[in-house]
Amino acid sequence: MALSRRLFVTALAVVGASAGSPLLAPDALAASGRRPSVPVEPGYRIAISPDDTPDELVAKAARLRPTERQIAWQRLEKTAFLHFGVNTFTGLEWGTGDESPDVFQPTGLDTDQWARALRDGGFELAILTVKHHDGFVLYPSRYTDHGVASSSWEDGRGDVLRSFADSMRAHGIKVGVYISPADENQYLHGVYANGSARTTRTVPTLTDGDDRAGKKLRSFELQATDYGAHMLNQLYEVLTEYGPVDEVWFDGAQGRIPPEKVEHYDWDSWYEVVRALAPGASIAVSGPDVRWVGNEGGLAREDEWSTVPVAEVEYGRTDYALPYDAPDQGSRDALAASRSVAQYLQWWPAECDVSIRPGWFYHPEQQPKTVDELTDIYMRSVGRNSVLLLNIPPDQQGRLPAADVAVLRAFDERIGAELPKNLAHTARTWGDGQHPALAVDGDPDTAWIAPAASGGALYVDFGRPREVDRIRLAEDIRHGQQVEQVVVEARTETGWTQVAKVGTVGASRIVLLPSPVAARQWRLRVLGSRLPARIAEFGLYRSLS
Ligand code: FUL
Repeated sequence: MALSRRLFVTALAVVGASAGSPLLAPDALAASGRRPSVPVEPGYRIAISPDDTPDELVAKAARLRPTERQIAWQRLEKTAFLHFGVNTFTGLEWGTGDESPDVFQPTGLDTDQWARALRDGGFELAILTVKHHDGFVLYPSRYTDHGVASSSWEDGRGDVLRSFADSMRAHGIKVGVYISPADENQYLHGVYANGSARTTRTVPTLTDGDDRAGKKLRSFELQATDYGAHMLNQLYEVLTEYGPVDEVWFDGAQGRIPPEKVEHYDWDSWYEVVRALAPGASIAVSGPDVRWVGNEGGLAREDEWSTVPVAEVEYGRTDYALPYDAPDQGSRDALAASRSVAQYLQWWPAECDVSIRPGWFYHPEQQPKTVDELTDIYMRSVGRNSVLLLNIPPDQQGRLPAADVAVLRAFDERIGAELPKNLAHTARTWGDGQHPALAVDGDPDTAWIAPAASGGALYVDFGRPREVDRIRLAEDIRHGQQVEQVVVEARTETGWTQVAKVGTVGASRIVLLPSPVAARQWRLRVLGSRLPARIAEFGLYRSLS
């Protein structure tokens, strides 16, 4: 994501106050001589203060909980991206906004073929570039001439979004939309970055001859610039005419406009319309629900936190308190370092976007990544508490290239072979704390609960030695992200031997052992956690690959 002209926050604010029990033990407070700390209810966002001690910050981070929407999103694990538009035909990655709509000429658009390929590749949600930075829209919009309705393709009657949404749903895949805030075409029309004031706008704004005139419409009165209103009207069309949408993707780029020009995006109004019209949709990545991981290589940090310090910037946009690509977004040190610039701690999980090919759009001379490369990306994204967003660009025919389709299917099979079945599922379990068996029952909503913070051991006995070369751990994130360090040990002839040591776990942590380890008994020990760990999966696997 191009983050040029990102707004960095320089100052702080806000202490939240609500009823509840104190965060710190009274003794600790007395010793510190400070005011009683702010009682904090669990929530998806918690206000912090520059006065918070490092321990108070950690206690607040431990109380962050994902929303239902965020939980549903996280469980998708891997999602698909489809970059398709005028760039597919011009060979550009960023269009100019003045390309002729006639360049858009797919010779055999087949969105069912996309859907089959994605379903066979194991995807449950796909996001289409309904509008990229050039402003060309893939559906017939009432608000622009730069789109399929102005193209000679299908005599202007084509609607890629309709076809995409229908095909995805018919194949059990959820629909997501990428609607670029940057819009070169609207810039050329004097709308984007025209310096207009934020005033109250009625959305939808009916156009001359609008087919919706006289109908009972849900309407909104919102603050927006001229361009902000244009975005609102397009969001309204997309979110009311194409069925349920499960992810709305906004990037943060401003496009290639002169440096003295800037469009201050009306995030608050855009979010309000998305929440009202698509209540199930996660808003990524310039959005409150999902955070861009900070690179376009699909790679998460080894220790990736979903509980991170944030600042709320212009018009309600959630922004990083620390640099977006900081190597550490959520450890104790990171929380302390962010204190002077963060306003809140927030459940803001990472999404790792990457293209299967070098470009986001299709270019005939480029080749897809190999299954090995994608598997490595999977292990370093899904295996590190993140969701993978993999782009597969349709070609000039309007089909996913055969080579990419083959790789997608092989990639899905490969992941199945990497993690074929949890050997611990049928093993005997015991441990301290509560419900050891629930860490191996395969249900992400049940968990072993460690007896105390930074403690607890969970044992597995296979009844005979078995080889393990992959470990998958998961926290029950409905109760937040708590684990800071765990070890996995195997009982060998010389006693308990450490096999793996990791920091964060979160929704999913996958460890690849350099070579298989054979042992009958295995255990997980929690060395560091903010609250007692709740482990939904203690997975021990022998890969088939
Ligand atoms: C970025 C865009 O500038 C790229 O073209 C691409 O769409 C990527 C996913 O997001 O911000």
